[in-house]
Amino acid sequence: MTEIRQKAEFTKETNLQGEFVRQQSIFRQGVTADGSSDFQAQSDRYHLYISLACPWAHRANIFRKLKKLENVISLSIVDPIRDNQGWRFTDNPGCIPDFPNGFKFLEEAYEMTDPSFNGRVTVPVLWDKEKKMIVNNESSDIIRMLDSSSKCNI
Ligand SMILES: N[C@@H](CCC(=O)N[C@@H](CS)C(=O)NCC(=O)O)C(=O)O
Repeated sequence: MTEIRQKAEFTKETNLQGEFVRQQSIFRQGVTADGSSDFQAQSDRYHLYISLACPWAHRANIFRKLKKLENVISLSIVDPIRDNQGWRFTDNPGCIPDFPNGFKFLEEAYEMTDPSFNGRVTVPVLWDKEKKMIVNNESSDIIRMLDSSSKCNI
């Protein structure tokens, strides 16, 4: 029988056994009510970038709705088709362009936050419109922040 060997798509995230080992999310800061982090909780200060094609982004979107934060945290939805240029903003049906920054690609948000970032550009992303930087790109952190939003007065 012919053995089929395929080159892994994400070589930086493939271990010696050929298993996918997901990269760590590197932006892990938090929004706090008392301003103890650099990110004080404030209405209309934060923006959520999601893709409807991503289950991790979906949970952030679900929490934004469940916690009734639609008028408090603005939203962009990238085009669900991600080619080798990465997540992109379009005005195709179901997408919401990047009104805060006018980015064409989500990569620009990562670049603006850390020009040396060389990992995979992923959704969801929580963005600070005031400091113009990513607060957090880890969905489990983001949903915890949204869940505690009433404690944060946002
Ligand atoms: N640990 C991240 C994982 C997020 C993630 O992997 N998102 C995928 C979509 S489901 C992504 O954006 N992938 C972009 C890519 O592979 O280039 C989280 O839970 O927030």
